[in-house]
Amino acid sequence: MFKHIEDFVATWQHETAATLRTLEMLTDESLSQQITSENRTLGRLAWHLVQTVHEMPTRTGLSFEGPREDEPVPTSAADIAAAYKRTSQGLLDAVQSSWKDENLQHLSEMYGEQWPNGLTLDILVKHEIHHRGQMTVLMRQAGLRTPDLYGPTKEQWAEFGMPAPVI
Ligand code: NI
Repeated sequence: MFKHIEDFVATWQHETAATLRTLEMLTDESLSQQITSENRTLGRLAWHLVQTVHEMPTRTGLSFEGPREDEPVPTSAADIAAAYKRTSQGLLDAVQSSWKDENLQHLSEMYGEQWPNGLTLDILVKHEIHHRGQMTVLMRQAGLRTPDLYGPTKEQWAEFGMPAPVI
């Protein structure tokens, strides 16, 4: 739960940069990668992140540009990354221009419950981290490199001339 706008801003800037690094490593071909036909494709997961950045916060009354809920998954990885960049910046601008710290305590109707807005923003961040983790598994399966998120990747350790830690 965020209690101060400045804390959300710092976290959002850090996490959205990491998500953008992830999205920018996708290729158009990789968007159809999935574990089984019952599971979401890599492209659908990526697009779900873009849509949720708009869908979840706008339930609180915040207003900014974002994709329609019924907008289909783009076939271009670059288009998904560009839409994410625009939408995540739109949220940041809306929070900074529309809210003060006290707005984070205000309750909004969220999926049949009452959540403080600062909790909604916190859940939005965690939801994004959750799906980003799923995406990096699919990216490996698609033969792509994965981004550094909270530490170096296998390839980065190799570029440092060091073995990747076993634990
Ligand atoms: Ni989700």
